[in-house]
Amino acid sequence: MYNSMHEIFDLSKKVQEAINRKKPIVALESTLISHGLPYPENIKVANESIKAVEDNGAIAATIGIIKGKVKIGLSEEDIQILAKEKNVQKVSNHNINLSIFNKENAATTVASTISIASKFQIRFFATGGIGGVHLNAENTNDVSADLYALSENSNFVICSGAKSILDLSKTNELLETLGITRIGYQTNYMPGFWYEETENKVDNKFDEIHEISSFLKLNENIGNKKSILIFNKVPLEKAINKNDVEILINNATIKANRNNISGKELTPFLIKEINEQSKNETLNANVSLIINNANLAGKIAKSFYS
Ligand code: PSU
Ligand code: MN
Repeated sequence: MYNSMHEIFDLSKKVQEAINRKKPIVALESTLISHGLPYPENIKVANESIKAVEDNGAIAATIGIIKGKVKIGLSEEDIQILAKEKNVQKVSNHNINLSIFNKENAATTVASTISIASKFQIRFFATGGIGGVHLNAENTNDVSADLYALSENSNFVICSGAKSILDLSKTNELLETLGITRIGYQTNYMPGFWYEETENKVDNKFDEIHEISSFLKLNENIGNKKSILIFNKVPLEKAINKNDVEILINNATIKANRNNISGKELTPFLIKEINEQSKNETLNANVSLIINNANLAGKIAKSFYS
């Protein structure tokens, strides 16, 4: 018979050993490598995120699909493939099965990455910004599967909120509706990804790593089956002014509409367009916040397991 679990999933030695020894592991996604960042910044971010996690005493497990194999712990060579090849699919939970079936190279989003990580009891996950409710969703119904995956899996997700290109108030409301707790690390407000903060209040602010890890343990003990979001602001020196970001988003959205860009193409299109228009100011913010989140995730994971 085709496709036993063993044929489909491929854990790196390092990740397998970390699972066996109950060491702290932080999962990382690959869509930001293939579709969120340009080459060569994408390679730099992928490698530095792994380093940031591991410098803090945890093991990094970057997840992606190489020729139909779901790899948990991508090698340097795999990362090169996902960063450089032109035909890498973007897979969420609705189409990951097809990339496996068709033996494609594919990058996993937040939704598919945490769903895979959960199968192997990997709880921690770090990214830049999660997906959410798109602007104009009242007409398009474009709401990222990330939000539903967060409510179907119990992961601890370190991020800088949801991407600035989204309707962040609606995203925040839906997170609440879906039962996802929003924690601020040294902030009272949900971050705005490229900019420091939105007007949306978090459920609780924590200033110390050990407070966050004991709160996460409590969630484990009470059997909370939903994910917890831990928000970390973009580093101040790379943060962009909120008004400037809004102008960039407006222009990029008009261009996306004019070009009939929708569905899974929309997020990568807007990010690329805004990076160009901002002369890479948004790209620099994006790079810096992702590595910063991996660093915090490594610290919290390490504290959680010690
Ligand atoms: N964070 C980034 N850049 C990205 C993404 C996250 O800094 O490109 C990706 C994530 O993989 C997220 C996806 O799951 O964008 C959301 O896509 P969509 O809106 O199509 O669900
Ligand atoms: Mn979408």
